[in-house]
Formats: sequence, C-alpha cells, structure tokens
Amino acid sequence: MKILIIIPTFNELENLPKLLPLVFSKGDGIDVLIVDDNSPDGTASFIENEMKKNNRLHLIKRSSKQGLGTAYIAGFKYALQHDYQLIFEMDADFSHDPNEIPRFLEEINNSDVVLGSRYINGVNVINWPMRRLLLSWFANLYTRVITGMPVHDATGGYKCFRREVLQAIDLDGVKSNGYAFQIEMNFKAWKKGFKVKEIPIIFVDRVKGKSKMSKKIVREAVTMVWKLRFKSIFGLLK
Ligand SMILES: Nc1nc2c(ncn2[C@@H]2O[C@H](COP(=O)(O)OP(=O)(O)OP(=O)(O)O)[C@@H](O)[C@H]2O)c(=O)[nH]1
Ligand SMILES: [Mg+2]
Repeated sequence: MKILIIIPTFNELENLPKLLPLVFSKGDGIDVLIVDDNSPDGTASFIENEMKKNNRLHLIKRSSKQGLGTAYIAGFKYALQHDYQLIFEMDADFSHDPNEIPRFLEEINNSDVVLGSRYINGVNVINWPMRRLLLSWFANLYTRVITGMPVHDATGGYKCFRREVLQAIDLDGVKSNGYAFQIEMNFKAWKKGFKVKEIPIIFVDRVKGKSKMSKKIVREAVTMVWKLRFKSIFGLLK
C-alpha cells in the first residue's frame, strides 16, 4: 500500500528536522511530500539535502506564498499521478502528532475519509487562547448547522483520504484556501456519498515557528459554507 503524507510548509525549518524521522518511523510504505512556498528560512534547501539520503521524501517548490488550499491541491494531484492509495494532510508544526498515523490507517480500512477531530469526546485542544478555541468551536457549530454535514471538526487539517475520494472531486474546482478549504473538501466528499469517519485527536498549539492564521481566512470560511449549501441545493457541486 503506497501512502503519501502531504505537509505544506512556510518557514518550518525549526520543526521539520524533528518531525520527519518520526513520520517515516510509522511505516515502510509511508512517503512524505513537502509543498513549500519559497520559505525565506530555507525549508526547501533543507529538504533537497535530505532527499539525497532518503528516496521516500519528495518536494514541490512553489515560487511564492499561495496559501494552504492550493498547496494541498498541488499535493493531491502529485499523489494521484504517482499512484498513492492513501493520502494524508498534516501540519509541520507538531499540532498533529505523528504517533496517531497508525490509528488513521486502521480506521481508513472501514471508511473513505478519516478526520482527526478535536471536538468529539470533549474538547481536546492544548495551549490555545480561549478566544481562538471559541472561534474554532463556534465555526464548527455554524458549519454543521448551515451545511447539515454531521461532522464535529470540519476545519481540522489532520486527515486521510482514499485516492478514490480525490479522484471523484474536481480538484481544479476547489477554490477556498484557509479553513474553508478543509470544510469544502469534507463537504464534497460527504455529498458524493463517501464514508467520512471522525477519530479523536489531541491538538497541541505550535511551540516553534509562527502562526499564519488571519481574519481573511475566517471570513472566507463564513461565506464558503453558504456557497456550498446553495451549490449543493442547485446541483452545482462538482
Ligand atoms: N505551502 C504553504 N504552506 C502553508 C501556507 N500557510 C501555512 N502553511 C503551512 O500549513 C500548516 C498549517 O499552518 P499553520 O500556520 O500552523 O496554521 P494553523 O495551524 O491554523 O495556525 P498555528 O498553528 O497557530 O500556526 C503549516 O505546516 C504551515 O507551515 C502557505 O501559504 N503555503
Ligand atoms: Mg498550526
């Protein structure tokens, strides 16, 4: 089974040297694809160096910071072209514990998409300011009410797709880039009838490096859920 873990990066040199060995240790069939947006800290040069020693490591270099959503779309296309069967999304900042990878792999046996969820079995977020936790929690309640999608954490970025799901979705039609990107992918998978399963994860705020969260990302998500709802009512969802 060929497995690809896609990690988009912007200035993650402080995290990747420790994260990568942990990810690779979770299974021989696991490859990693870094999608780097010309990080000023030299993340891409570090990866290029590592690639000389490790043929399970891959890199897409983009010329400028273009956002998380388009980075994942580039990664998904790479995964489909290179015959990967299972495709993960993961952050570089240790918010997503690589030790959970085996649980995702177990659950994907009985489902098409596995979502790491912070909001089932209580609230499992460590070290976020209350403001940010409330924003995220209410954003998820809002998403659930407007879209009707039975998912408790639709904005999370730790997840695993079967390749059939990515093949079924029109990847060029995915337009959102921040948290809305996560919602859009989940919604499209669910609407196409794929089985979406949530598993509890513990999310720890980044310790090293800088956050790329912005008001723009939140605004995009607020309008996107309505677009998704109307598109699906009028049969325009691709
Ligand atoms: N290629 C690429 N990667 C990005 C971009 N923005 C963020 N990332 C990466 O996407 C992952 C998630 O971004 P984060 O900044 O951790 O976003 P977050 O988890 O919402 O916020 P914090 O954890 O508070 O930083 C990290 O690995 C980032 O390096 C981007 O524009 N391009
Ligand atoms: Mg993060």
